[in-house]
Order: sequence, then structure tokens, then C-alpha cells
Amino acid sequence: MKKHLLFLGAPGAGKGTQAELLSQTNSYLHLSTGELLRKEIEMNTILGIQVKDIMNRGELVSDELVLKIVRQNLVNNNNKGWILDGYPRNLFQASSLNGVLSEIKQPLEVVFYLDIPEEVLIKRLLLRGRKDDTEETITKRLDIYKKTTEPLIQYFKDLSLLEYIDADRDLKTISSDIKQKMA
Ligand code: B4P
Repeated sequence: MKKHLLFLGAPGAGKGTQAELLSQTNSYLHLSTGELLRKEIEMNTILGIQVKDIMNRGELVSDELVLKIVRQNLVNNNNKGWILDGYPRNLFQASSLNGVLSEIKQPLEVVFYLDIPEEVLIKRLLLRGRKDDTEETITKRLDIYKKTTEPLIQYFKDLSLLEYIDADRDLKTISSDIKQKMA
């Protein structure tokens, strides 16, 4: 059973949803950079104040900042399995992650790429209605995703780590597909 996983996909593809389900059944650490940043905003910490406007505009938070959060969580994870959700989001983050994983001697084993048509994810996000789920912000997030995150699909394909998942299905079907591919 694979223990070191990553979820890749557009905003609203269901990365957070699937990562949460899987981390509960397997007792893995679910490391969502988006969720951790939102918690900082909720708690009104210095970091939260720094990132609030950036996230509400649908832009990416600085690489340096997210790397710090990811590194801290992985180093303190005591060899438990982990699922990265929403990180990395660009090639620089991917190479920084590689550095951290070499340091902790826990190589990435599989990348689940959640593929979904654009019109479906726009509908999902509008329905969810989080602060950064307005039409204008979604367009911005999708634009950034295409320019900076999408190249990671080829990056992980070249490393023979990519598993394609059709994310335009119901939650349980997607989840059992992922579990099968983890075995
Ligand atoms: P994230 O928190 O990563 O959020 P996301 O990409 O919008 O969503 P996700 O794909 O996880 O979708 P979800 O499961 O929730 O990022 C938010 C922001 O944080 C970014 O814009 C950025 O500012 C910042 N950030 C995060 N990571 C960063 C990084 N590494 N570098 C810089 N900045 C970073 O699903 C969406 C909706 O669909 C939900 O309502 C869900 O219930 C529904 N859904 C899911 N699966 C479904 C299914 N199969 N059928 C029907 N509905 C489904």
C-alpha cells in the first residue's frame, strides 16, 4: 500500500474532498496548504493577515511561505503516511518539495491527477460559495492554474508517478478508483 501521495488538479476538482476521505480511512496526514492557510486567516494570525487578501483575490501565496508550512508538517509527521493536497502548484514548489522529501527520505510514490471539465468545476465552486468562489475569482484561479500548475502534469508524468483519475463522477466511485490504484 502506497503511503506518500499527492493530489493534483484544478480548483474544485475535488482534491480536498478525496484527500480527506482517504486520510480518514488510512490515518494518513492530510496536508492541505489551502486549509492550513484558511485556518491562519480564521485565527487572525500575522501569517493569516498577510495572506488574506491574496487568497480572496484567487492568487497564489508566496512559494517561500507555503514551503515553510509544508516542511514543518512533513518533518514532524513521525514517518506516518501523508497526502499532499494543493501543493505543489508550480515547478518551483515541485523542486522545493523534492528537496524536503530527500531530506526526510520519504520519496513520493504516486500523484493522482483529478481530471474534470471546466464547466463542471465552475458549477461546483459556485455552489460551494466559499469567499474565493465568486465568478471573478474562479476565472482568475483557473487562469493561474492553467499557466502555472498544469505543467506539473507533464512533470510528474515524466517521473512515471502520474495516475489519471476521472473526477467527474460521484464521490464513492472516485474514492474506490483511487484506493484500487494505491494498492
Ligand atoms: P485550495 O484549498 O487548494 O482549494 P481548491 O483548489 O479550490 O479546491 P479542491 O480541488 O480541494 O476542491 P474541493 O475538494 O474543496 O486552494 C485555495 C487557495 O489557497 C488558492 O487559490 C491559493 O490562494 C492558496 N494556496 C493553496 N495552496 C497553495 C500553494 N501551494 N501555493 C500558493 N498558494 C496556495 O471540492 C470543491 C467542491 O466540489 C466542494 O464543494 C465539494 O463538496 C465538491 N465536490 C468534490 N468532489 C465532488 C464530486 N465528485 N461530485 C460533486 N461535487 C464534488
